[in-house]
Amino acid sequence: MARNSSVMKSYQLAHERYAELGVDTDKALELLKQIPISIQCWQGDDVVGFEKADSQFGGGIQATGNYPGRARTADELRQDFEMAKSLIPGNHRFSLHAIYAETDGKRVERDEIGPEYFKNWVSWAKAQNLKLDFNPTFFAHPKADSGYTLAHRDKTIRQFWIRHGIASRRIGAFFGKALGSPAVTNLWIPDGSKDAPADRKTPREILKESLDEIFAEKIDPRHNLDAVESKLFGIASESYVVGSHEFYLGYAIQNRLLLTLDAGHFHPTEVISDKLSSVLTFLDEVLLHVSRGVRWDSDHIVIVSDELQAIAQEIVRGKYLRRVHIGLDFFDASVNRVCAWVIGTRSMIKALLLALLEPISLLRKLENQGDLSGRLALQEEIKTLPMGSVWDYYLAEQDLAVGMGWMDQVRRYEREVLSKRN
Ligand code: RNT
Ligand code: ZN
Repeated sequence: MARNSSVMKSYQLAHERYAELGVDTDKALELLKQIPISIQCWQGDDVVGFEKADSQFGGGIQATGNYPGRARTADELRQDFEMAKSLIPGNHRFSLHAIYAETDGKRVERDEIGPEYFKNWVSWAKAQNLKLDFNPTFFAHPKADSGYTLAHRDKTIRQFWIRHGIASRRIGAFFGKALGSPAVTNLWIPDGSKDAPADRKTPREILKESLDEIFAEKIDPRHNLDAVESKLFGIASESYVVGSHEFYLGYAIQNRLLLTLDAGHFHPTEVISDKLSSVLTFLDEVLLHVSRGVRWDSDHIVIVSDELQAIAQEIVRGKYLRRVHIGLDFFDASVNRVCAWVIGTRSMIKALLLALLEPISLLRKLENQGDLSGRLALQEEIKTLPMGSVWDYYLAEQDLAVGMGWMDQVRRYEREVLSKRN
């Protein structure tokens, strides 16, 4: 980077401005560089996977839109993600789902998948300096069509899904061992009912038993960490979801697992930023599914919203960077998917930068003195500080284009690669 470019000059001015408030911008960027974001593979292909299953989607989740260029194969997905990755500052992780197994055209049932079907992903991850996370897929499958999987009243169906859960944890451990960083294997099931059930209790008791079987095998936490994800409702599970927040919070505390907090899985005015300091009083670690619900759990691309900033603030203020695994969960098929990855991930990184640049000791001092007017005044003052100059410098430092230049690269990629897919 040209040392005396305007980017450098703006950065120096910003550095001084922040220093007046007791904030060291160099230190903030040093920290920022070390925060990995787990980027979801499923934004690249609208959560379809490579199974060519008889039953697509389902489970109450659905990508909407038909923007051309969806990745149809593992090679296309990898190529598209490499493009996105080249436009995102920092070193990150990639989160796979079981439906992204590469079986060479062979039909392999979900309860029979193993590390052998994820070998290509691991060699690619090594070459790309990426770590991997994993998710069993309990949807888009004929055995999930009833709306129940691990909480199914039919034991044979339940057992099929239990075997899938066990197999998935072993794949997670394979990733962790091969790449030298524990994979977070996140379990989410769609189980629930459209209309008011007569029995809310039995499915929850069954789910607990199924989970006990899945998590019975001890796996080295240096290779795999287990997370469980709750939900309030989904399409076709509006009245009842077996794996509710209270259910998994209890289960995670009792079994020392990670709890997954998805930003779209609560009542519309309920926010996960406020939950972090509560659940981390009792849990060692959590996984976040940073998402953006618009009126419902719509999984819009993450932007620098008030709630995203609040999430990042809580992570930084609470010194939770090692205890909070930041994962993304959005899937939008109405725009260029490489663009979606870049915008969503950059937004998360920007929110973290804003949080790292917060004059938190000053804010706390005012709060402790009972000076609430001063606290509010400073909170508003912060909003016009030159964060953009620090962000530009961060990009330039990593040889990334400053400003909208990255879009030119995405557009070229669309012209040369994506538009040629039918
Ligand atoms: C669904 C959950 C779940 C999925 C992904 C694809 O509501 O949020 O995390 O979005 O596993
Ligand atoms: Zn999620």
